[in-house]
Amino acid sequence: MSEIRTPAALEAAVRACVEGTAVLDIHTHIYEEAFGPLLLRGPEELLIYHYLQAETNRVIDDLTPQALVALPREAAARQVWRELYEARSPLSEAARGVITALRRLGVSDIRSYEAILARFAGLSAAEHIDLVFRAANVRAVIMTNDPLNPTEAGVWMAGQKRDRRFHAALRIDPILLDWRATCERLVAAGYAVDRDLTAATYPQIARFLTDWARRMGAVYMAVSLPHTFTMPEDSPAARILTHAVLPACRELEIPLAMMVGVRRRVVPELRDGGDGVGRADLSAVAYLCREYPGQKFLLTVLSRENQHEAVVLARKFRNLHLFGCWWFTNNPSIVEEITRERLEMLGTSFTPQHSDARVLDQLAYKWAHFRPILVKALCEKYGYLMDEGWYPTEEEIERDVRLLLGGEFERFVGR
Ligand code: FIX
Ligand code: ZN
Repeated sequence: MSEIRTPAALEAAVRACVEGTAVLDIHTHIYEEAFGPLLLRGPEELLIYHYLQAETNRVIDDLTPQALVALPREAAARQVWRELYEARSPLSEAARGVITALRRLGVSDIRSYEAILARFAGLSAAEHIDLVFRAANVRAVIMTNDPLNPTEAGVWMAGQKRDRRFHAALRIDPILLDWRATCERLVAAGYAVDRDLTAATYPQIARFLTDWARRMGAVYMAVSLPHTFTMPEDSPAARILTHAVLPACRELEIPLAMMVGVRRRVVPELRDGGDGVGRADLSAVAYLCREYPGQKFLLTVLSRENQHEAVVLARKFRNLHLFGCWWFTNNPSIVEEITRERLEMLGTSFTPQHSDARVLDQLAYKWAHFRPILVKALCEKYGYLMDEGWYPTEEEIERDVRLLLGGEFERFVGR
């Protein structure tokens, strides 16, 4: 239990600890091997990530956005490489991320497209997963699971899920946000629900959710919400949330994750790359935390302008756990700001980052880019303590970092 007394020793200890602690990644869109084609992996998938499609769309004029996103994978990946890596330097966070991922996964000639493809040729899914988890130092991930996706449902129904590093989260966006279109699909699955949300429909929706959450062993239920999300109000979403989703979460004793602030399909032709951001009114979150003190909520917000308010809310409610720098906030300058802000008001009682990886290989860059930011923020905070004669030990730093990289989340959800 030796105390750390100098800035240099502090830097070395914090860096070793942050690099050496295996992370629990609490929100991703990747899948384990059993889900077959749903597991996206490899350099072409990295290049056609919707972040990079949006950036490519800005610098071309020979293809419409529709034509760009409709290109077959190989042509689309080459197009992105040409435009963002050959015609200009990959300075953006997403473009840089591909370089980091490829290098961390063993590509030596990073300027050669053929060498990049060759590095991954013949790698089995199992080998690829092991390689990426090792390179990213990730111990487990939480997936985003949609029971209304037939490919996915088939895997769950057949009991094929095996890999203990992959946990489930039950995603409920279509039920909550597009009930009229989703209703028929629940009917087809054998649930006696009604498009007009009759009183008898709510317990049936709740049964659908509890059946699927149990089948998946879901750690939480999740929804991404528009910036216009309001509670309380008399809308289908608010009624389904109140009368079906929250009762189901209560029965299962699992949190509801709310990802607030997306403005879907600002440019619909770009599909996922065409989504945007809006400033939300977080009094809806405050209302839920206050009215449902026995219910746990996870929260991440998309707008930079909502971050401070979200931290203040998390200070008030012990049933609210703040996580991640989501999507448009996952840029080093903003991550640093948000992480320092959260440490300053929440100590270690939050989860500073998730990867949101859609492609397996992205785990390698998202965590490689985050770790140095966490090191810097922690050194600043421990440094302030050292200035006043409070010297941390390595064991204390390890404990704190474990909390931040998954431990506090596990405590919060009770796993
Ligand atoms: O809703 C979500 O979970 C978002 O993270 C995604 O839909 C989004 O497209 C994304 O990939 C952000 O990183
Ligand atoms: Zn996501």
